[in-house]
Amino acid sequence: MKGARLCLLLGAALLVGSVGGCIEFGVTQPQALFTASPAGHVIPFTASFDGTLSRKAGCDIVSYVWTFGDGGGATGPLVDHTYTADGIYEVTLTVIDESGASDCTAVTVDAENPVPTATFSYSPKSTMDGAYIIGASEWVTFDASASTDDSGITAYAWDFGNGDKASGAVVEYRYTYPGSYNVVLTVTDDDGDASSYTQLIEVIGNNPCGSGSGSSGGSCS
Ligand SMILES: [Ca+2]
Ligand SMILES: [Ca+2]
Repeated sequence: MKGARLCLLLGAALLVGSVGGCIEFGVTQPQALFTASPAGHVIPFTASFDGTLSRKAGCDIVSYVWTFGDGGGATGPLVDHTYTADGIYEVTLTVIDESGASDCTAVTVDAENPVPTATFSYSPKSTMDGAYIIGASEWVTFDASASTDDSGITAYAWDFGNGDKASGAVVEYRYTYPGSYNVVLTVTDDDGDASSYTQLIEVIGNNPCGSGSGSSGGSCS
């Protein structure tokens, strides 16, 4: 993996410049170890990394060098890093002891994509008995442009609750028959995650001419 390769290269480069000084019997290299908390979360989030678990071997560890996989880096045994873009990141820790000996290890952090937030409004609409209504056969604009996402909505899908469907951020639609309809908007983001938002729409008015309905039957002029 890319992160592991980076880890090895960084460790090798640091070893080249090593200096002696900590000579103990049976000394081996230090061992880099760390925890990530949390190791996965929806962005944005701050992860804490604890490198104090790293083992020293004869010499004290004098340097902790971190790369966070997104271009960021830090030094020190305890560090925090905030991820603002979703992705899988390889976090590396390189520890160096007084003798210049080093070790490196990597952990994967999953910065998860937030699902989009779907919402829409529609107009024109009137108020009757405290509820919004629209008229049968009236053209209505359904507008989903207030929907949001961290990195972009790529699709808007409409279901008007009567079998009719449409796509696009802003659509014009008119109902033929009065009734109550659940309008479902589903938005999909550029990472392929989707979410939906539903509004109950009350459509009043007459059935269309020739529909053979009852008391509110259509008027044919
Ligand atoms: Ca998203
Ligand atoms: Ca995203």
